[in-house]
Amino acid sequence: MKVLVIGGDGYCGWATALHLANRGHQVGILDSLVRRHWDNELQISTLTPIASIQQRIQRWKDLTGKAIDLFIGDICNYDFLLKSLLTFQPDAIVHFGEQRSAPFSMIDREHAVLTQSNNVIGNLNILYAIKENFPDCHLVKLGTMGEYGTPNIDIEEGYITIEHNGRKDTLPYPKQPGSFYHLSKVHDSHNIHFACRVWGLRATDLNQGVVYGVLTDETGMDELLINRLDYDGVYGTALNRFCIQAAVGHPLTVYGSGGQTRAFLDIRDTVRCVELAIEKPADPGEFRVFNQFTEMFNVGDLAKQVQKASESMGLKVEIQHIENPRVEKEEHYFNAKNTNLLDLGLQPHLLSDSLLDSLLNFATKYKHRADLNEIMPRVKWK
Ligand code: NAD
Ligand code: USQ
Repeated sequence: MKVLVIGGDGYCGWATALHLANRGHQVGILDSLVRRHWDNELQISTLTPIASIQQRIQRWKDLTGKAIDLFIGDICNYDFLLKSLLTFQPDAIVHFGEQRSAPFSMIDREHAVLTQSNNVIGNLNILYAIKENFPDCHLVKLGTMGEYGTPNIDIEEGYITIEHNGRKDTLPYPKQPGSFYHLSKVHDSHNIHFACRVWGLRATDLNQGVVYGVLTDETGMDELLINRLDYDGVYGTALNRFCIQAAVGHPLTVYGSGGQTRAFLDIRDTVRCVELAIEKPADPGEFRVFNQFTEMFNVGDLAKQVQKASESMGLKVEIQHIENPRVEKEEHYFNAKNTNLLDLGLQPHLLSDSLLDSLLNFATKYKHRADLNEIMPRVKWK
């Protein structure tokens, strides 16, 4: 299958592009490289040293003989997007190409507007390009579990059946996201759902949980293929941050009481889930939603797990509860369904097996690159 990975220079996109290429798909990467620009602007850097996208792709070709097409540009530029799609002729588009940090979107008005315009307009351009030129192309879009928020009932996969005043319907599950970034994903989901209903497009929304780890079969093949690993207060996510904090001897930064429960998955499962979704496409007119995660943890328990695993490596780790910079519930019910991907054959990696090989070993190897000033969170929700 010809698969275009939009955002293929990023954390999830790079690993996925290589995985799909390894599995025999013909892969193209489209990326504006804006994430590298935002890193420069914020003066932050990935813990792992990442090569340029051109070097990465060349190394992959040298090692495997498999070529990956490269399109550098912004999907908010419709002419560029269309030209790239007409050149590549995709059967499936995997769309990772968005501004994905909640704290970044909460810095100020400018960053909220940047996040929502980049994400919503880019996604809308893709929908129009598919409708006009590739109506059979399957869109696999990265959404987020954070679209649902933390309701006091079980979270279903995209839809919920409701009985109201004696009538019954299956409707989109209510959304209560926790940042302007998470809201942008809700807006995307609505736009995609509309395009499926009205134009008959086929799409899968992958409501992904927090991703952890840095190692996949492909990115582990060579130092030049190494993936990014963010640990700073804007782009670093909970578990990745905790492991790097453990490696550099910084207390683990649990926000507030630490009772916030989230859904998590290993990056090795991210790449497999995308593969499963493209290999069994949604039907024309279908807006399919999969909750893409494997386990649920609260952040306080995660910190304890990292502390225990670190001790087995001889690291002494402290846990610090710091004032929560976000406005979010710290003690709440959270129980989400995730059977759709398991039914398609996903065999999850478990955190208890991944902490050392996919995280703590890397964190220790590259700890000399960490800037300790970037660890504490600086962005507040109000
Ligand atoms: P990332 O920042 O590492 O990668 C995103 C990539 O998209 C970057 O290379 C960036 O340059 C590119 N990009 C952004 N806007 C673009 C545009 N307008 N045109 C072209 N390219 C553009 O992010 P990531 O962690 O790989 O996340 C990828 C996707 O997965 C995002 O949509 C994110 O919302 C979703 N997701 C991520 C996580 C996670 O824990 N990392 C969890 C759930 C969902
Ligand atoms: N948290 C801490 N300490 C930290 C960092 C985070 O306690 O040092 C807490 C946060 O307060 C929050 C939880 O951990 O309650 C998750 O925060 P996060 O930064 O790991 O994740 P989040 O902001 O939700 O965003 C990340 C990705 C985003 C993706 C989302 C999936 O950046 O792209 O959409 O995870 S989900 O959380 O399921 O919506």
